[in-house]
Amino acid sequence: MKTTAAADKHGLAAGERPASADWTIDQGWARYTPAEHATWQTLFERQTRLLPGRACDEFVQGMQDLPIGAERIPDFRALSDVLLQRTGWQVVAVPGLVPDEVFFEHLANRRFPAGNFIRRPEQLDYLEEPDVFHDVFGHVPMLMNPAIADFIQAYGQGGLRAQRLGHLQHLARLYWYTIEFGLLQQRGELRLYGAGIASSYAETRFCLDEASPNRIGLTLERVMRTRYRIDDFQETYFVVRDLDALLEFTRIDFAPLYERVQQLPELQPGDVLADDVVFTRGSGRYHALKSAS
Ligand code: HBI
Ligand code: FE
Repeated sequence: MKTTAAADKHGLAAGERPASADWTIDQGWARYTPAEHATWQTLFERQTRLLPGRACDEFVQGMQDLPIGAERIPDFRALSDVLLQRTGWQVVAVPGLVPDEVFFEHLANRRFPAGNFIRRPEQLDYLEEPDVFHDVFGHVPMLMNPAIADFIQAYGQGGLRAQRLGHLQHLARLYWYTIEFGLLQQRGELRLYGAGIASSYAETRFCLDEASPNRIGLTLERVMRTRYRIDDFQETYFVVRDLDALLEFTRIDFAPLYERVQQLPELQPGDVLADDVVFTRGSGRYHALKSAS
């Protein structure tokens, strides 16, 4: 079947070119169908029941202060009005994954590219491309936090530099294990702040409630060495003291670190080292069962 660009659809058809060099498009808010708003509502309500006691205070506060509710997919302009005032960020619409340089350029300028489409009802629990639920529900509340706001901008700036230095995979691991799948300590407990977790019902429970995964103190060198899974729950989650620990990373020159990491063996997702600060040594059961079957 031939796919054509249709004005009533969200996202780009395969192989279709973006209309603008920075890949931004109109969110097309008025074109969301009742069924798409209903998918948002299902995801929103399920996640909102699960997050108290699991998401960090900063996430909960950010969500509360933003025009994000159960009934409708949020309008990016209304989100940007609030974000601009709080941390100088904006949300811009893109059709899905954009090339790395384009992504970094947006972040370096405090624009968060968010997918404008929403997953289909049969994909409620898993999809590969970041959709509006992952990007808005998962990422945008954290952009209300000044430390995260600066950290993600620095990631955009650092991404362009890491590309030039040939070390993008090392920097991308830091983003993955913090912004997407990070845990932090709060009042003697572990809480989530990563968007990949916050936007996933199953992973929210897995990362905090299950005996299977490792939970290990995060250091830059440790995460830069560690491969990650993109197709399943993480085998290891890395824990920071608080969000200001991320802000401290923005003051470090990563170039010498990249050189050091390059000389060290790469680590597998489930590895635990003798000098790790281990919060939980996971049973590894979940992934062991999967690879056995
Ligand atoms: N594009 N829309 C979008 N969202 C992302 O999270 C994203 C992207 N392009 C590249 C990318 N992430 C990552 O591969 C980089 O962080 C390395
Ligand atoms: Fe994401």
